Amino acid sequence: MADIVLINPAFDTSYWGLEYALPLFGKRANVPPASLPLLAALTPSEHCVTLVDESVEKLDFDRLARADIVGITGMSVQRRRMREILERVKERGGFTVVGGPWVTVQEDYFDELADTIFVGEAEETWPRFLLDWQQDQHRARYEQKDRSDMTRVPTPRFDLLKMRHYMFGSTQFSRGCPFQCEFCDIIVTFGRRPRLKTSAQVIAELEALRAQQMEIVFVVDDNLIGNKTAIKLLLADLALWQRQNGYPLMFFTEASLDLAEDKELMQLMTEANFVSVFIGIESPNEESLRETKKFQNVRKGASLIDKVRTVQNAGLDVWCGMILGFDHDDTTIFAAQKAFLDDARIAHAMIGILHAIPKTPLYDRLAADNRLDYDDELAYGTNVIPLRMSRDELTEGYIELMREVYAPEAYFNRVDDLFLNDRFRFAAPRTKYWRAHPWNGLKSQALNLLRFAGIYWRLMRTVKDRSLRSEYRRRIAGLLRSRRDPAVLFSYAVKCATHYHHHKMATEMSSRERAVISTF
Ligand code: B12
Ligand code: SF4
Repeated sequence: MADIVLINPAFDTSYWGLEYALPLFGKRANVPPASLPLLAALTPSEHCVTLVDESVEKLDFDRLARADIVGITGMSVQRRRMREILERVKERGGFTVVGGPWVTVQEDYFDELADTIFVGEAEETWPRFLLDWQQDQHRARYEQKDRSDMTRVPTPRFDLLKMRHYMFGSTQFSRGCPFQCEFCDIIVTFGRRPRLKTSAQVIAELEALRAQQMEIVFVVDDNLIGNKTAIKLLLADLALWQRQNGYPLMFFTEASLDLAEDKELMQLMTEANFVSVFIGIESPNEESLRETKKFQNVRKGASLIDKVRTVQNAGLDVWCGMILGFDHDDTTIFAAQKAFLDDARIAHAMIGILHAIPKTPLYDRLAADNRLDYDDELAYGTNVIPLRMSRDELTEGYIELMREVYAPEAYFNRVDDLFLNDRFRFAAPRTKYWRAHPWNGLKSQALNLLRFAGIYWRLMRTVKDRSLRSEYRRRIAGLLRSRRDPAVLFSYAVKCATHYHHHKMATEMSSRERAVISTF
């Protein structure tokens, strides 16, 4: 039997980390790391597994020194902390293993600090390694020959995490995406053939999340709609489960823009109680989209803006990813991105500078052209040397764009355009259900009102900047004048809190209080 400790290391500040907003929600972290509870479920029962998420609790290095195996996961923004933890465990003579998105693409990053590394998925390799380890025959590197069979993935051990500290629960329906964006490491790691779990598996996971009192769940798929036929069947089962159980969970996820082309799919998503979707739009510059092989965004027919509006009109709030610095971008791209976001009424845009992740086609192309900066410190926020502007112009343009997009006036104009002028409606099937089950509706709406009040109270107490506080008050008063639905109020309060994070990040970057943080 082995005493195993699996760790999710602390993150550097990032767009999605929501570090500055977390106290406003009374939470310590955004989303639980999906890999740890899954690895725990994959561990044979004779072993003892402890999960530690550093975003939620401190690491006890004496405890780690007593473990037989210390396992670490992590993505790019955790790489420095991963290294620090490995160094300290190694000083104490510990045995270390590393897996997850970062080591998968940069296998030599930790050198001998990692006794064993796992490249890519680990549903087969993790149990195999544990067997090898018991027989003292473990290898230095494991990589699965075949991709994991998603229909055999067990329910993650959420009970081993301190779930009350997270804003959202997490679950995964599928892996893989059929598209071929040049910069994407996801298709390198998980492949282009979407693989899905069965409805029974998904519902078992949702029940496990409910048992942990989670109410809002992030479906962490790379692209939920990679296989449209299969996901429709799953969504129909999910919608039925929601109706039978009184809509206990609300979902958000990631999907490609071709969602706008499938009315039935959007409807099924809303029936399953999806309320928002993150879409990789990347650029309003068509030449850049073609350059990066994001062909699904430049299909003939409706414009990008019309597609976004179609998704919004279906009742899904659109969040998006935008990228600056493609080879076809010159300095006009910054104004074009700002105009696009205003027009599309997208409040939350994760804007980043194009970065070449190792093992991707983009990385290989730029390496061959001598256009990569190999310094780990990323002084310009990216390793890519741009073509049609200088590195300074790109970084400065990015920081200025972030500042403009998250200036309170610009941000709330986008939000109000959608929520007030267009009276954006989400969760319509749930509202219909509440009408038929008023007691159920009353309880949920009372809870939404309480949540709204909690966030509002914290905003007024925590936010130091007076003008920001008064902007939040003014905007919320504006909302109350025309929409008093507690679900909308709660959603608007969340927008204020997330604004605080993005705005603070942008302000700190532009005043040089912190280094450039891009999406990587
Ligand atoms: C969900 C998600 C998020 C969520 C939740 C993140 C979280 N805290 O867990 C949110 C939206 C918050 C998020 C944020 C960010 N994310 Co993110 N995210 C994802 C996504 C879509 C899925 C990750 C996931 O949960 N997968 C499901 C689990 C089960 O899979 P897994 O983690 O890969 O684990 C498997 C294997 O890797 C392996 N494994 C993993 N760890 C370990 C450890 C050991 C010891 C072993 C043996 C095996 C093992 O076993 C598992 C089972 O097979 C991935 C894309 C992807 N498909 O990987 C990007 C991804 C991980 N994110 C990425 C980035 C850059 C970010 C941000 C920095 C973006 C930003 N600028 O804000 C932030 C970081 C903020 C933060 N503090 O969380 C990059 C990382 C790039 C890299 N190669 O390192 C990815 C790959 C997407 C991309 N290409 O851009 N993200
Ligand atoms: S649509 Fe998203 S997940 Fe799919 S290849 Fe493009 S960037 Fe990757």
